[in-house]
Amino acid sequence: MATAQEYFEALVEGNQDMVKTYIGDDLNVGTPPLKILNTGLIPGMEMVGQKFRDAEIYIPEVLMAARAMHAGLDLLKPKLMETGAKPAGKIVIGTVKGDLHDIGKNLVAMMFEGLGFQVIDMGVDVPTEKFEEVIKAQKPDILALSSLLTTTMLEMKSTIQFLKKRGVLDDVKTIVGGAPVTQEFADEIEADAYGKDAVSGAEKAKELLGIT
Ligand code: B1M
Repeated sequence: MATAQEYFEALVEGNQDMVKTYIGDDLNVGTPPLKILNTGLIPGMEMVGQKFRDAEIYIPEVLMAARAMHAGLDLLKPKLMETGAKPAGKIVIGTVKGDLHDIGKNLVAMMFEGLGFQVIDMGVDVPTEKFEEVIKAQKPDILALSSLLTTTMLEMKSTIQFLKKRGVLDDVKTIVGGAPVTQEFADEIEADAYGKDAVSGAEKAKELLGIT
């Protein structure tokens, strides 16, 4: 089986073909898909995250790695489903109403998927009522909100307040992030967690659900 280091090297180069080749070869020799995910792809992506935190690589590399990881996940997902592997949890993510920025949000969503979460991406400019509708229907473990504008940060606050008042978040944890968002702001609006970047956001999601 390809090692986590080999997966990391393919991911950090954004080498989708190499990631797919590793997965294909691993599957061909009978490696269980969950093992490929947990001991290859995910640790490889965590190494990418570590390099990003250490400022050894930057957003373009993380984006390329995330895309390569996505390509790998697309190959692995049907096999995982066949084995009945359970996702780590379900996350509904969206950029709040009035905000059209989605590059960071997409990156966070990809990291969530890379760490084994099922992600329902609601896109951008999502009104509170739409979040309510989808949360009620999908019963996620986590609601993840992104905002890139100082004005739409306030929309985050009203979204969380509204959903809490309606009892929609009784069994749902919240995580917020985006360039203008801070830990202090997350505390102020009573979000359960704050993600500074895609990597720490995904790690916070794991912590929220008690996954080590
Ligand atoms: Co806009 N824009 N933009 N923009 N834009 C910013 C954000 C801005 C800082 C530029 C500036 O003035 N210097 C500024 C905001 C100022 C402010 O409010 N403080 C700004 C503005 C003003 C605007 C418009 C109002 C401009 C106008 O029309 N006059 C307008 C608003 C439109 C709207 O949303 N209603 C606008 C429009 C746009 C484009 C459409 C042109 C485009 C968006 C394209 C797209 O997303 N599809 C755009 C872009 C690209 C930017 C900049 C240049 C880049 C944003 C980006 O993608 N960064 C940005 C300036 C900048 O940041 N340098 C800017 C890369 C991305 C990977 O980072 O999104 O921060 P980021 O995500 C990070 C973290 O924040 C975090 O993880 C990610 C990865 O590490 N993160 C989370 C994000 N969400 C998270 C959620 C989490 C956890 C972590 O948990 C749930």
